Parts: sequence; structure tokens; C-alpha cells
Amino acid sequence: MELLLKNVNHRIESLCKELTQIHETHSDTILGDITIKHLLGGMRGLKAMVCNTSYVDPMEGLFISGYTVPEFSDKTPEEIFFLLCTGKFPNDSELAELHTELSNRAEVPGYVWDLFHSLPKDTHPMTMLSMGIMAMEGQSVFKRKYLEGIPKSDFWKYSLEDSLNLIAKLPSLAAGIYKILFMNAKLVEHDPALGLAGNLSHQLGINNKDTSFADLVRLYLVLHCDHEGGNVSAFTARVVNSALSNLFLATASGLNGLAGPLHGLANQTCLHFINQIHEEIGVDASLDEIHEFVLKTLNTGNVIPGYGHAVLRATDPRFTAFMKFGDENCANSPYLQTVKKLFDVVPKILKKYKGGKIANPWPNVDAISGSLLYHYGMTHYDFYTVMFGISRTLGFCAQNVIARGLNQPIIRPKSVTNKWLKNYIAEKG
Ligand code: HAX
Repeated sequence: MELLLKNVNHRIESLCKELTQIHETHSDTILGDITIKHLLGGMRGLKAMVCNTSYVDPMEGLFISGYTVPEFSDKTPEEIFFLLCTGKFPNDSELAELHTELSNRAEVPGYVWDLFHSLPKDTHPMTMLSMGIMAMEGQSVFKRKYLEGIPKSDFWKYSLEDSLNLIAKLPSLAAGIYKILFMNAKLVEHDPALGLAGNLSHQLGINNKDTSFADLVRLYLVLHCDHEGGNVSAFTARVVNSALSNLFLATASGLNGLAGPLHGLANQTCLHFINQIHEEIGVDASLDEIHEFVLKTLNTGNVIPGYGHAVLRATDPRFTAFMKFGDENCANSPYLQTVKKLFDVVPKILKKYKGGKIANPWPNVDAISGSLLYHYGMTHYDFYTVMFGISRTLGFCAQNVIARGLNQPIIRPKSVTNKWLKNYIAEKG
């Protein structure tokens, strides 16, 4: 992994130089006020950490090292991982090295399959993914090297080693979960000639004759890779890794956050929502009927899955990228058609709902991603967040390799009590 190490080292040195200079000259520069609204409102908008793997602009969405979604959506997950870690796309030899490194590390230990077979059949696939990763934690090179007393300056190298060991196993792990839980079928061997995305579609064994499914899997693994540092899953992984818990532990923690319906599990709930529309009204539901269905859902106190965002204030470009794929490959799918009808109806309703309180009435990535998988025959929609999770692990790993390279400290904000708040307010008058 010589070339990857060299490039990540270069990236860390350059980020470190910039941050040291900023720290030395601008440590006391104020970035904003902390209000009680921040404390009570999930710290929304509070600038509280540095993340250089990616950035989310409220209007333009995800940027990875300056590249927009349309500029990187034709890449492979390996190229994206390299970009997240190094700030640049790999050249041919760098990419070849990464392929070989991942291929050599792809085997999932047998005890993981034994563990999966021992679990109840109603175990959620995200729980299995998280447990599978936790079970392999004993393989952490970082953990072993830390106990041997390596210097802090080497932490990132062994975090990168753990990242490769973990990422390499994800296609087999995810496909294994799918086969064991839903297909009761034999596992498909990892193929060293294929990359991460190629292996995942090959090992899932869905629609292998249709190359557009393989391309959808590639797109899926690329579009979900990272969304800056403050979202529930990435932030959780950062907090856990900041205690020097290794990347197996940190990734499993992040994935547990991703498994919540307000975050990554929204892709599963979206499909459930669309299926409800199809069952209750029909696949040819009219815009008026969908309008009524959305209102009924809101009136029961539920959110409309796939709509809204804590940072975005416009249609998520990842939604647009998936829509482009759908238009090109399965324009007549009833699932895609319903997604389009919802896109027509939901923002108009959400703009006015709760007196216009919803900050972003537009769709996020989860409003469409599952519908495409469903179209290709992946109808077990509680698997969709696993697909999201293996992509997002690229971001968790890259963020934490860089955080260790920058020697960032343990994350530990201060909490206060109601009594503290009341006293503070009284003192301030
Ligand atoms: N449907 C109904 N109500 C919604 C809504 C939606 N899609 N989005 C926001 N709201 C409501 C909130 O629940 C909140 O209501 P209360 O004050 O009564 O609690 C109010 O509008 C203001 O919320 P906000 O400031 O606009 O949004 P938040 O930053 O608090 O929350 C969420 C962002 C993504 C959690 C939210 O929009 C939501 O629940 N969306 C539906 C679930 C979803 O699609 N999640 C995936 C988001 C993308 C992601 O992380 N993918 O992994």
C-alpha cells in the first residue's frame, strides 16, 4: 500500500500545515454565537468540527474535494475512497495498487458466518452488518499496535490498514447477510478480478445478466460515501474513534446511527411508504390521490420519508443523479413513476405544513434510491440501509484516518443542566 500511504501522508501533511497556521494566528476568531436554540435543537448549524473529506452546501449539495455529484458519479467506490483520503483521484498505478490491496484482504472469517447463522431470522440486516463488523474487531491492527506502544504519529497508518481490511470485506459481508437472511442460499465467493461494486452485485446474485444493475450498485456505493462530518452516523464514528477505539468499533457505532429512520433507514421506510400507496390506491395512483395520502400520513404525526434535511435546502443532487439513472434505465418502472409523483406533490405540501416550519421541503437521496433497487428485483427493502452503510463506511474510514493523522483530540463537548441554564439566564438578566 505504498502509493496510498504516500498520498495520504501528503494530504495529512498539507492539511496539518494549514490548520497549524490557522490555529497559531486565528485561534480566537469567533465563528458564531451559541444560543439556547442550539442546545435544544440538536446543535443544528453549529460549526463545531473540521472535516476535509467532503462538504455539503445547502443549495448545491455534496462536494468531495471540490468535485460536485455529477462530476464524480461515474467513478468507482475505490476511486472515491482514494479521493476522500487524498483529495485527488488515483492514477492508474495508484488505482491498481488499491484494487490489489482490497482484493487480498477480502476474505470474511468463518466465525462471522457462524454468528449470522445463529441469529434469529427477524434480526435486522443492519444489526447483522454491525455485529459482523464488531465480531471482526479482534483483527484490528491499530488495536494491536497501540498496545505495543506505537507513536501517535503512526496512528493514522494503522487506521488506514484497518480501513482497508474492513472495506475489503464489505461486499462479501453484505451479500452474505442478503443470502442468509432472505435467500437461504449458498454464499457466492469473492472474485478477485472484480472491484468492490462488481463483487457486491456478483455476490448478491441479483439480475446478473443485466449490466445496468451492476452499474446501479456502483452508483449506490459512490453516491452514499460521505456527507461531511456532522451527520448522525459520521459524527458518531468520529466521536467513538476520537477515544482511539479502532475503526471496527467506530464503524459499527456509526452504522447503528445510520440504522435510524430519520437517517439512513429512511430508504427502507420510503419503499414501505411507496408500497403502501401501491397497495391502498394502486400503482397508477393519481396526483390528487397521492396528495390525500401524504396529508393523511402527516395527520397521523408521521414524517414523509425521503423529504427534508438538516443541512440541504434544495433537491439533493444525489436524488437527481439517481433520477437520471432511472430515466435512462427504467423510466417505466411503477416505482420510479410514484417517486416522480411524490416529487410533484410533497414539496408543495411541506412548504405550507406546520406554518412553513419545515426547513427543507425537497427530496433527499433516500426518496429514490430504494425504488431503483426494487425495480431490479431487490424487494427485501430492509436490506437497503446495508447498501447505504457499506458505502458510508468509506467516509467513516477516510474521516477518521485523517482525524488521527491530524492528531485531533478526544471529542468531548460540555453539557449543562436545566438548573445551570436557569441560573445563567437569571444572571444575564
Ligand atoms: N415530513 C414531516 N415533517 C417533517 C419532515 C418531513 N419529511 N421534515 C421535517 N419535518 C418536521 C420536523 O419533524 C420538525 O417538526 P417538529 O418541530 O414538530 O418536531 C419540523 O419539520 C422542523 O424540522 P426541520 O428543521 O425542517 O428538520 P430537522 O433538521 O429537524 O430534521 C430530518 C431533518 C431529515 C430528520 C427531517 O427532515 C425528517 O425527519 N425527514 C424525513 C426522514 C428522512 O428522510 N430522513 C433522511 C434524511 C437524509 C439522511 O440523513 N439520509 O441518511
